[in-house]
Amino acid sequence: MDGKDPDPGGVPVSGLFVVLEGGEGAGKSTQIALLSGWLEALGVDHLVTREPGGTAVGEAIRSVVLGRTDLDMPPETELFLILGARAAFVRDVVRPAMAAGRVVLADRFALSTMAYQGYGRGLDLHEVRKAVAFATGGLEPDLYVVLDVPVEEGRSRQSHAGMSADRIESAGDGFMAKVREGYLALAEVEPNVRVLEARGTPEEVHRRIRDCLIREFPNRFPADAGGV
Ligand code: T5A
Repeated sequence: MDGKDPDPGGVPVSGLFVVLEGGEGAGKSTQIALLSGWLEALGVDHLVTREPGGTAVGEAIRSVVLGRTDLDMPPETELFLILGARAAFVRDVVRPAMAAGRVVLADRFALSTMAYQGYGRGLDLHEVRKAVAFATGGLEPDLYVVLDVPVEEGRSRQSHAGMSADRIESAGDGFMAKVREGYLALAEVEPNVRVLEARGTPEEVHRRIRDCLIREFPNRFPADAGGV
């Protein structure tokens, strides 16, 4: 696996698409910043982005789907809003960056939809998968790294930082436990998903992610890149 599969549109893909995933407070944003610094030091051209968001329309959708805690939203509405943002994200952010040979580092992508709207909200997984594929045109990341922390630890990190729960996280700890179980179940069946222990210091977790990338993409990141 090294990001060389042609996409279904027939355009050869030469970039690398890496996604960090996990429940709330798993440390995705922290780790993406550390990874970006590492890639910078290696001189690797890369792009940092997030979902839902990454485009003007995606950020507008994000403000509704996460920000409007006052709205009573059916899970199907939540799903299609997120997928609406994703279609723009794939067309306007991921595909151009991949075509330019860049590394795309994304904070969440389709695995979040399977974990949150599928396992968390209880929507039919097969239907969610089909809808996701329609929105993405079948584009899959080269690698998902799931940062795994117990729900209580993620929640405690967030509250220490004074961060409030968004509309989806407000569903509570039972919901977040289903999301975590979902990630772990998906990792059992999806070939491009790796789960990493996300407890420990940010530097320790960063080292685990670097080692994982070096292992998975030896042509991109030579073994001595870990020491940079
Ligand atoms: N969503 C998204 C769906 O439901 N379906 C979808 O398809 C998609 C794409 C997105 C929301 O949208 C939902 C899921 C989410 O509800 P988000 O912007 O990704 O939200 O926000 P969160 O996941 O809520 O992001 P958080 O900020 O909570 O988590 P992060 O980014 O994982 O964590 P981070 O790095 O901000 O760290 C949180 C705090 O912990 C500290 C940090 O300093 C910070 O204070 N921290 C650590 N503390 C101790 N040890 C460590 N190793 C630490 N690492 C970080």
